[in-house]
Order: sequence, then C-alpha cells, then structure tokens
Amino acid sequence: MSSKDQSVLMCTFGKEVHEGLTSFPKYLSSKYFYDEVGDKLFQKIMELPEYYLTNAEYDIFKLHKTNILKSFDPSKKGFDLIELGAGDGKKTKVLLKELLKENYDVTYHPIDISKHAVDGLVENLSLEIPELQVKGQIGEYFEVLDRLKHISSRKKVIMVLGSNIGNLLHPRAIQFLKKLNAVMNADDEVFIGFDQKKHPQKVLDAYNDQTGVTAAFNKNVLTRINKELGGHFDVDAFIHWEVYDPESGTAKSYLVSKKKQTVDIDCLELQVHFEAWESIHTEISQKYDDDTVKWLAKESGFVITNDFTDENEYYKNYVFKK
Ligand code: AVJ
Repeated sequence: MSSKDQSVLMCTFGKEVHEGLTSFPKYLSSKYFYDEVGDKLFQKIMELPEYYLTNAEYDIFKLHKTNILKSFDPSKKGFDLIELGAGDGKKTKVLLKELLKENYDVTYHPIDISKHAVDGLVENLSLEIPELQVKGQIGEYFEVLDRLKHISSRKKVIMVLGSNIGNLLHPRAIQFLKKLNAVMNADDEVFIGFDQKKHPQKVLDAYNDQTGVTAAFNKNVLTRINKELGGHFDVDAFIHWEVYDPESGTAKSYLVSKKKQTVDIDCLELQVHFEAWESIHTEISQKYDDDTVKWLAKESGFVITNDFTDENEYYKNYVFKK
C-alpha cells in the first residue's frame, strides 16, 4: 500500500469516528476492529468453544470439499479463486490443499482490509503450500470489487466466508451483492457463508464468551482511537453488551459507558460526552434462514444453485450464480 493510500485510510477512520461519536445514538463501524491487535483477538475468538461459526464452516469444508470443488470448476478448465476478507485463511487451506491434490489449475487471490493479515497469509502459504499460485491484495470489500473485473479472463469464483456478510444490514448486503454481480461474467460464481438462526442463547454466548475475548475485541476499537487519533478513552469505563433479536435474526454489540464522562480525541479536536449508561453501537452479526438468503440473492440478481451445511445445521454455504 502506498503512503497516500495509508493516509487516505487514516483520514476515513478519523472522519467516520467523528461522524459516529457526534451522532445520536452513537455508533462506530465494526470494520475498524481489525488492526494488528484486533486481528489477533479475532483469531482468539475463532478458537473459542462458544464461537461455533468457524468450526461449522471448517466442518462443511471437510465434509463437502469434493462436491464444493466440483461446483467451482466441473471440467477442470482452470479458474481464479478470489477470497474477500481472507483473514488467516485457515478454513480455505482445506480447499486449497484439495485443489492441488486434485490437479485443479487455480490462482488464489486472498483480499483483506488488514495488510498484516494478507502479508501473513501469503507468507504462510508460500511455506505450507509452495506449489500454489497466490496473489494477495489489500483493500476494503466495496472498493476492491472494481479491481476484480480485470483480474483475469478465466472463470472467477468469489468466496465470502465466515458469515462476514452478516456485518451488513440487508440493504447494504444487497448493495454489496449487486456490486459483486456487476463484476461477474455468466460463468462466474459466488461461494458465500451465512450463519443460520438457532437457539438465541447459542448466538448470545458466541458473542459474549466466558473469558472476555469478545469484550476485549469490541473495546479494541476504543484503544485504536487512542493510538491513532490521540483519544483518551479509559476502556475500563465501558462494558461490552450483546443483544440478539430472534425475530430479525440480528445480533448487536454495544459498548456502554458505566458513568457520565467526557473523552477528548486530540487529532479530531473533539470532546465526546457520555451520559451514564449511554451506548455506542459497534457491530451487527446477522443470522439467516433459507428464505432470507433466497430473498437477498433474488434482490441482487442471483440464483442459488447449491448449498452445503454442517451436521448441526448451524451454518450454510451457498453457491450464487447470475
Ligand atoms: C468476522 C464479522 C463474521 O460477526 O461473527 C466475532 C466478527 N464479532 N465476534 C461475526 C465477530 C464478534 C464476526 N465476523
């Protein structure tokens, strides 16, 4: 990334923090969780017993890898596998190893908003699967889509795993899927994970673990404001709070101020006032059912051609085509 890109990203961060913390009710975007510390905390989340999503998707890959790959490239003509929000690529490696074993001709393009994650993954793959062709890219979902069009003239399979789409409210999810649709050719497909509705307690536990890793992850956005924007948040003056609405399927995370307080953010020349028990909304993690996914696909010009689930049916991966 050039230093210009970096300063643009930094300015967007400052602008959005200003916007969110001067709004009522206050909010911050969950995309800012992921700095170096946030990446590590998210990796710890994925190892938590309560955070069933990662294992469920991992199980789907283990269970259905042969059929998943068949759906990607049935006649082994070669294709480009693009992963949006690749992170540490742990689950994807199951597929990547199988792809090579079965002699598919593939180039893997992991894309992530975190430079740290992309660099780490590319390095790790060069050691663990040296035969694999890898081209990492850094960027945000919406912005990176424009670059995808020109990635190659072969078939493209675009993966969005981890129920990452769940961070978007339905209208923005549709906007995102429409944009994906627009850069795809008739033959291309999307392989996308949607966490399913389930016992509300199971969802709540996943986002409010016993050991407090999720709380630390949520609070890290305040630490990041301290580090990058000269903020003076005392993170212990906030609690992590999770709610889940079984009707809408929306899990929401908040940071709640334990007291009336004023926090300076030097670089923004901003003083943020909190009433006692005032909240900052920081994340949504949407849960789905088949009808909702069908509706999202239809609204964005896709049809569902296949789906794969784990034995508990906690989680589903769907294949979308134009
Ligand atoms: C990476 C967005 C899928 O919402 O489940 C985990 C992030 N937040 N614990 C999710 C997250 C709190 C995660 N996604």
